[in-house]
Order: sequence, then C-alpha cells, then structure tokens
Amino acid sequence: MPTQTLPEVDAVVVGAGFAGLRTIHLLRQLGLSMQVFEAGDDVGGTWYWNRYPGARTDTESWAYCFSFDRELWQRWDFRERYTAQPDVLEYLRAVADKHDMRQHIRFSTRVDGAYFDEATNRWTVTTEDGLQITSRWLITGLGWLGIAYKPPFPGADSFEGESYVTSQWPKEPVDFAGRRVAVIGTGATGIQVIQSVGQVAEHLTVFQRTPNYALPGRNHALGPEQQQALRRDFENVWEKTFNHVFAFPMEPANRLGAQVDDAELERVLEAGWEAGGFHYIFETFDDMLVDQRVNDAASEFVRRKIRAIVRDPATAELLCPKTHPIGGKRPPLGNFYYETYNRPNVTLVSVRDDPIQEITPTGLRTRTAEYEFDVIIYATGFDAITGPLASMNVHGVGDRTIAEQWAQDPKALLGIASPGFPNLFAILGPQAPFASHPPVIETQVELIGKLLAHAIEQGAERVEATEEAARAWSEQCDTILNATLLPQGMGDRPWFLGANVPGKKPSTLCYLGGLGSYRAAVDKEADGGFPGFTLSRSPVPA
Ligand code: NA7
Repeated sequence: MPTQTLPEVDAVVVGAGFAGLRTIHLLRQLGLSMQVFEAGDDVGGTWYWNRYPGARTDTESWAYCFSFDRELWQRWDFRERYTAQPDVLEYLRAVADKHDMRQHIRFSTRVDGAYFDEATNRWTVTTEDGLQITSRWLITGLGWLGIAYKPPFPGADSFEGESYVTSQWPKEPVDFAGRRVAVIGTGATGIQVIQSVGQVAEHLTVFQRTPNYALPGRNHALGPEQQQALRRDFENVWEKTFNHVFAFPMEPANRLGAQVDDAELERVLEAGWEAGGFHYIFETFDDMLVDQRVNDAASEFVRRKIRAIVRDPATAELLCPKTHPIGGKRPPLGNFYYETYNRPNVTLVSVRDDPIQEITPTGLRTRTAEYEFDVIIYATGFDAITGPLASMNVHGVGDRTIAEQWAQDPKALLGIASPGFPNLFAILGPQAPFASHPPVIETQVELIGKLLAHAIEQGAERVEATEEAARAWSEQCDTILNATLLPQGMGDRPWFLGANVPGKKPSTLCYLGGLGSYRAAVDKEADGGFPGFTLSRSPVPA
C-alpha cells in the first residue's frame, strides 16, 4: 500500500546517470513536468555503483561526456586519456549542479513497480519506500549494467573473510595491503581490478574461465597543450564521434585488410596496437570484424604480444584466447594488464576445465585444488541490457510484464520502445546500438524528444511501437549480427548476446550497425512522421 501519493506529472524518469540527466534537460526544453527517481544517494548511475579499484572508461575522456553542453565541455579538465570513475562522477555532478537538476530528483528511492492503465493511458509508478505517482510518460535510464550477475557458488555465505561484488563496492576504500586476495572473472571489470589490486595485495590469485583479448589502453595524463587543442576542436570531435560505428572520436580506417598482403597487415596492426585502446580495432582495418583472414591475423597478433609480454610461458598460454575471435567478446582495455602477471605476487588459475566448485569458510575449492583467501572479489558480470528493466516489475497492456515479454522476445523498436508497453521509453533498451553509451544516450533522448513533441502536437495520449516495426528492427539487428564473425564468440558466453547468465535465452540484444547508421534510421523514422508507432487517444466511453 502506498504511504504517500505524489502529485501527477507529465513524465516519470527512472535513473539519474547519463541517461536520466540528459532526459531532465530534454523534458525542460519540452516544458513537461517530471519526477525523477534514483536509487543511489547521488547522480551517476552505473558510475555511482561501479566504484571498484581501477574503474575507468574505455572511451577517450573527451567523448565520454555530453555534447549538449558545449560551455562545460570546453572548460572541463579532462585529466587523463580515459576518465577514472571518480572523475566521471565529478563531471556528472557538475552537469546536475550547473543545470539545477537535483530539484527534480528523489535520491535513495528505488522504483519497485510500474503499471500501465489502459483506461487512462497513464503509468502508475511505485517505490520501495511507499511512494506512488502517475504520469503520462515513463522514461527509464537504467543503463545496461544495473543488475550484477553473481554465480550461485555453493557455500558463498560461509566465507569468513571479506567478499565484494565489483558493482556494489563500498564507499570506504578497501585496504588490500598484506592480504591474500582472489578475483573471479577477467572481463573488462576484472581486468581493471586485477591490474590495480595486484599492485598492493600481498598475493593476488586470478580465477579465469575465458581469456580475453585485452588491448593496451595506453592511458596517460593530458597536458595543458593537449587540453587546449581539444577545446578548439569541439565540432570535429563530436562529428567524428556521432558518425563513428562505436561512437568513438576516431576516423574510419578507410582500409580493408582483405586487400593487403600479410606484411602490410602486420605493419598496420602494430601501429594500431601502439596507438592504444580501440584504435587497434577501428583505425586498422574496417573489415576486422567481418573478414576471417583479417580477424585471424588480428587475433594471432594479440596472442603473440601476450607471449612476448608474459615471462612465464605456461601463464602466457593460459592468457591467450583461442576459442573466440577478437570482437566475439567485448575486448577489455588493459593498462599494464598482461604485465601484472610478471609480478611475483600474482598467480593465474584457469577454471575453464577445473571449475570453482564451492566457496569455503577460508577460501574456495575447484575440482582439483583448495585455496585460502582473506578477500574474494566477484567481477563476474551482469544480467546485462534487459536485466535492469526486467527487474523493475513493469506491467504493460493486459498486465503482461516486460520481464515475461523480454524473456521470450527481447525486442524494442530503435532500442527504446517495446510493443505492449505504450508510453514507455527505455533509453538503452534491448537492440540499442552497441557503442559508447553517452553519444547513444544523447541520440536516443533526442529521438524521444521528437516523438513526444509529435505526440503532443497530434493530441495523442498513447504512443506504442507497432509489432511489425519492432519485428523489422529486430530482424535487422539479427541480419547485421550474422554478417559479422561475432556469433563465433557465442560458446564463450558474451554478455551482449545475453549468453553469460545461465538460463537467459541468447538473443540479439544490440544493434551492431553503428551509431552513424542508427542516427540515419532515427532521422528516417522522425522525418517520416513516426510510422513505426501508433498514436492514439483514450477510447471515448460509450
Ligand atoms: P563480463 O564481461 O561478463 O565478465 C564476467 C567475468 O566473470 C568473465 O570473465 C566470466 O567468465 C567470469 N565468470 C562468470 N561466471 C563465472 C564462473 N562461474 N566461474 C568463473 N568465472 C566466471 O562482465 P564485466 O563486468 O567484466 O564487463 C561488463 C561490461 O561492463 C564491460 O564490457 C564494460 O562495458 C563494462 P566467462 O567469460 O563467462 O567465461
């Protein structure tokens, strides 16, 4: 039972990370009233919760922010090539404060239900602490990574040391000095934790199931000259970013590996490796993710680098990915990641053929060995993309929940709107572009803005993606995925296909056509008067 009913608003927004803050700006421009709910006690969203040691962006800092506030961008202190988590938070706080956004946000308030009323075409939203509110529009900005996946190891609660889940990290720093630490998981998160904690723990043991192609990030501080040059380059940075396939501030390579010989392949890959980060994939060969020979060469190149960096040959071999192509799982960025295994206090254990059987009071046990630890860190991923909204208890037409619908058929037109859930726009919903998130979010929020303005102009009270349009979008997402080599990674459980969570149906959960093509699809939809949506009013009572 609600303990308090808040006054009705035009829009309820859930989340105050990049998506929620950008939505506040939009709703202000549209002159709509709003109530924003945020579970954390500050803005930041994913970046609020993921405060584990070593957390930082894998996108260059000057494009991991908003383009809508040019003034803030041009005076912002981009301290490093890749922004560290506390600095991402500082930026989002600055956005919220500069635009006086906090007045719209109720912090420390978790939404636990949303119910669509077909008679009034309104949503009723409830919160864990007993609030209730109705609104015409419901806009969720939950991100892809709001629900941690922790494997159900038997005995997990029996562990007498400290255990941490990376995305639920405490606010107080954890001291690893003099302690024996385990990290389970070597995805993008695990790799950042490993290279940080390895420097301070008495001993770090890494439990790896699937090795990844970790690219060297080559992070560095940005000097005043680089910052000055960036500030003069606003238009260019954002034009590149919004037209780039993965929303990075990079040019396409304009080069096909299929057209060059092996020596040239090698030369260009070396240059990409030295440039650091995703330049290895996106500024080398435009066909790396679709051409088998190019992909094989790029994958083998990384394996050779691993063997050259890691001194112990057996450890190097365990770190070499062999069962999926580069890109088949999301390549993490390392900053001296492989070098970490040359430290005398760091040990790698492969649990691929010798899985973790249970957590014990003193550590953990695989089939063949037992280990003792003071601290266990779970970097075991997320129920990504669909998980956050599916967990929010959202009831659409006919009381069907979005969890039920997406368990079978996780489709959303342009990655924002699922049939059967009118007036609900899920920023970064399933089948949104797989690309750096802030530019995708800005694009989707602009799309929602145009759609709302159109609906209001038409006097529509109900806006719903049609089944046909959502199906066509979903099929397009399938077609693009299948044109790449990425499905070859399926056996290694890539989270962006929903394959990492046991029991979750693997599906095409993202649009891989690139942000530039996505923006063209968005423009086509808007310029055509939103043919993929049905706009209507409440039925007139008989
Ligand atoms: P990921 O990429 O899903 O990584 C999770 C890791 O945890 C991965 O190495 C998994 O191995 C491992 N894992 C999961 N379950 C187990 C069990 N039972 N035993 C051993 N190891 C296990 O999540 P991240 O948080 O690293 O990255 C997600 C995104 O967040 C990332 O791409 C960034 O965009 C930010 P597996 O590979 O499944 O064999």
